[in-house]
Amino acid sequence: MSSYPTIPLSEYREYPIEEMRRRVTDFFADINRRRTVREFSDRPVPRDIIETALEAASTAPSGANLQPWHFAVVSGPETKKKIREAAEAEEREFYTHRASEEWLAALAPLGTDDQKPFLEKAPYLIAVFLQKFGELPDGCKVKHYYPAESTGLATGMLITALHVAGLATLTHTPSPMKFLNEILGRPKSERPFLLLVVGYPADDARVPDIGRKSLEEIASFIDT
Ligand code: IYR
Repeated sequence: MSSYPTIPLSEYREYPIEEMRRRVTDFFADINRRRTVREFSDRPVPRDIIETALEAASTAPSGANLQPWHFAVVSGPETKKKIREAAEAEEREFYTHRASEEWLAALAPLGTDDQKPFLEKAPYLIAVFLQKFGELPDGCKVKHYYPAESTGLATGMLITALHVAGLATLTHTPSPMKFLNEILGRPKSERPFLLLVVGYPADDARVPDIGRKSLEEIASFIDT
């Protein structure tokens, strides 16, 4: 069994406690401004910003470091139109037949429906795919481990990087979204994970007046 050569952990930085406190507090204040946006501007965004955010996302930890993700970045109007049409068809089914009463009731405060104009308006759609298997250059398959956890982590880091850059995102999950494989030419071994809509918010964008759970609600501390 071979193993990787190792290198010193030279990039790690420790901060004095006060600086640590300030850094994490500042980060919380910044990320706490992130809101999911459904109304986008069509103002263009330079592609290199998206590329750097993707490189940040791909630093996420992954099972056995196999990095089981693929990001298909769509900026062309024809492809966006195809995606919108396919997504709206699925969403129509969802809102009229597939969703349970309970699910529709949970969504009601968000005011979502089957119309998805942002899929054509926003400058970028990033389709995130989860790879259950990787493929070696010789065509052999390599099993991936924890692909859903890994892809979720990378997607969270992507959303964070885009927010840090000053962009808004919408995590959109038309269900089912197999149509993305066909439109984007991705292999069957890849499962569409979600569709991230990226751009500037519309000038008059509004968001639901909802909050976040408190620390007491989300965490427990066991000191014994
Ligand atoms: N995919 C649908 C429904 C939807 C589901 C959840 I869970 C949301 O948080 C929001 C919407 C849609 O995008 O409208």
